[in-house]
Amino acid sequence: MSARYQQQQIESWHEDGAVVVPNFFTPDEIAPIYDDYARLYGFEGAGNGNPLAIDTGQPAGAFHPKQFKNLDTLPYDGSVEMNLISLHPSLIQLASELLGNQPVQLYQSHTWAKFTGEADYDQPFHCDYGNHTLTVPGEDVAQRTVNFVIYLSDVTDALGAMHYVKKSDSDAILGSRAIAAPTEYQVALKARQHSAAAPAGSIIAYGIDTFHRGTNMTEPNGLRYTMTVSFKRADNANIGFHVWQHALERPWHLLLNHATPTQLECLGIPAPGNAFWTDLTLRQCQQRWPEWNMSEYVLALAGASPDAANHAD
Ligand SMILES: O=C(O)CCC(=O)C(=O)O
Ligand SMILES: [Fe+2]
Repeated sequence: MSARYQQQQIESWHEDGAVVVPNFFTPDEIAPIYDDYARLYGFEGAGNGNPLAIDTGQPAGAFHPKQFKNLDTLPYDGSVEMNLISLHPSLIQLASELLGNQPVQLYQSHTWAKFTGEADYDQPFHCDYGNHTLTVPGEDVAQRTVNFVIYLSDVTDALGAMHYVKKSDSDAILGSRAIAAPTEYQVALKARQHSAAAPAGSIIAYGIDTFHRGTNMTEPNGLRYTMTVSFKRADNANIGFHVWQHALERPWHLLLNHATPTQLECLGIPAPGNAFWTDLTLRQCQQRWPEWNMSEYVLALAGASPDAANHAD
């Protein structure tokens, strides 16, 4: 257990399907990443800074393509800090604890910058499994996901805080194990919604079977900088979103040259000591990424411990 979260919050996630962990990251950890967002996305966006509300005739918002602008995928054209925050050791540890203390993999990491007036961000209640699996959420929690939203700026209700409904409430309204919320139930869900508003540095953790929705931004000239970061158990091929290997042109060195083997394992890179690592694969991989410090992999193959290496000379 990391000091960044409490046992009570683990229990809330299991019981309610979502939990806000205030100030999970420190202001110092967030500051360089906020600067990256400001450089990449600016402060104003495409709107005129005044709230935009679209009358859909629906009781609770709709999905619009404009809600999904200003998204980018790991690895980012930013600082090392920006690239490593999705793989922060305490985030990995929390995801692993929530999924039964098993090894986990990062299967989603994207930025999202929202600006007042650029879209009407109000959405209906939904679960996210639709584009995270070709099946449905597993019955066993370990087969589902942990989905984090990291707040790089303050997220208030006027700045589009996500809203969610606790499991006991969605079960009561929709029936247990419901995974879709028909229009006629949206008002009842809204009546039980909770806001995930929290200061910069906070996170919300939820799951692919949790009913939630984006809400509109109403603060004039407001901005909301967040990162969406999702984990699954490492042995769960039923879940996916990005294919890391596909993005070869992106700045992978920002991760490879700075991440620990445990962090890299969350991207599917075999751990030191894994049978994948042979003299040949180590040599070729080092040639491919000359700045990657592969000493732990080399030592594991040689049967030595990192301690032995530190004292070798
Ligand atoms: O950004 C948010 O607050 C939630 C958005 C959301 O739930 C979605 O687009 O699936
Ligand atoms: Fe969602």
